[in-house]
Amino acid sequence: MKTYSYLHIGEKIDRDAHVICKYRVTTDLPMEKAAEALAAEQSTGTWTGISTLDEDIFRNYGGKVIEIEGDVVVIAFPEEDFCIENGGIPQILSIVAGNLFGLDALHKIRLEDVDFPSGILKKYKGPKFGADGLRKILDRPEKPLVGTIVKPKIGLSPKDTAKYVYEAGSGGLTNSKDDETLVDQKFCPIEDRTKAIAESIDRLKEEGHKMVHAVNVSTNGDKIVQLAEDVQSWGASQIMVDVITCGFAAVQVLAEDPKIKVPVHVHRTMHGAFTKDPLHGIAMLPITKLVRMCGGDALHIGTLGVGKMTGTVEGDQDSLEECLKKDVRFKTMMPVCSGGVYPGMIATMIKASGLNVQIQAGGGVAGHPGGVRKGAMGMCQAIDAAFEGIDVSKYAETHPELRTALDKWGIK
Ligand code: CAP
Ligand code: MG
Repeated sequence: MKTYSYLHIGEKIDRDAHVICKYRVTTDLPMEKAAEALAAEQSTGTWTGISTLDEDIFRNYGGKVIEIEGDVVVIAFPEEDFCIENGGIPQILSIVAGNLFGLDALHKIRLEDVDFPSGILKKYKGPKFGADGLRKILDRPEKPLVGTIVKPKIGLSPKDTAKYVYEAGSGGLTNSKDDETLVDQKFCPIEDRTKAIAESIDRLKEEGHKMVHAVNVSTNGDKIVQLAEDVQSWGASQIMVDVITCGFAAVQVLAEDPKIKVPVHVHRTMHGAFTKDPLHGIAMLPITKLVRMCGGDALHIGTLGVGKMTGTVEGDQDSLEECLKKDVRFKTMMPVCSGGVYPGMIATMIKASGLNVQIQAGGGVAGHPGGVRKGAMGMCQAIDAAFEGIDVSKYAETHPELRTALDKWGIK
């Protein structure tokens, strides 16, 4: 039986005719052998030679190991291996992030990066609004967007949720959002909540303050478009989707729906199951690229190493840069820094992130001794201090809400 080699190290290939994947591999096998097993498993091979694989099939559809450097392996999968109209992101993931994670011979394996050829990228539309569109809606051209997550995550009534949003907006915040676990529970029906929040947003607008609130429409695939259109008709100014639990296709169908005229905020809850281990799973960078292709307008990317969630400055910066990269056919996507954020860490975060970010705090607002409005003011004052390049302690001398927050949580 003929056997085929998946090794094409140093060979010239047309990168724009392949999906190029970068993997970090932990194995006892010689790296070339491990790389071949990976390329075979994800394309035309399996654990033994097969009589049904001929030269043509192998040449046209076989994955190619094109680089091996230390524990990093780069594999090029022919574009013909993929089908976008029927298949889409689910089929893409089955190749670039499928069975390979279960191969016993590969102790650990992590998809670090993926690059798509123009033939695939042109089949995606990207964000409808993007970072610039969000800034336009909020009339916030330069300063970081600053927001909150309504806390507690669950339990508040629609009326109390709307009050929270009004207080947060009165304190100067530009954004608020439902928490990732809140959708349509009995204690807070989504219709009543959306309508009550819309009243708060309208009241703030009358008082001269622009704000959007992301209503969480994460639900089953057969319902998500209708639910999103419903919340929009009830006055929602933004919608939110948990992309990992709902699937990338959920983001895509909402972003591409011409009837949906509000930005899509993308939460990544559950991502830690496969992004946390630096040697096994999928890095946030491929996730960020897929969400931008699918049309997310804003995506959680971490706090660049200062917040409560696991994340490295480098890893989070890679995702942040990918959100804002200009030489991509899609609009830029607003990077969202959230998770254990409080005013005393804003300056450090902005040093690493730059100003084109959306910074969110739940506990950092609702936990302020002065309540939600003063908590919001403390966050805005910290952002203003960083924006104007003034030391946060100095700025707090004339801004009591910030002073209180620094006294409570300190400076990081
Ligand atoms: C933050 C948060 C967000 C996390 C998600 C939470 O609240 O609402 O879901 O930021 O993590 O539930 O923890 P706090 P990530 O501000 O009170 O921490 O942004 O890393 O995806
Ligand atoms: Mg949350």
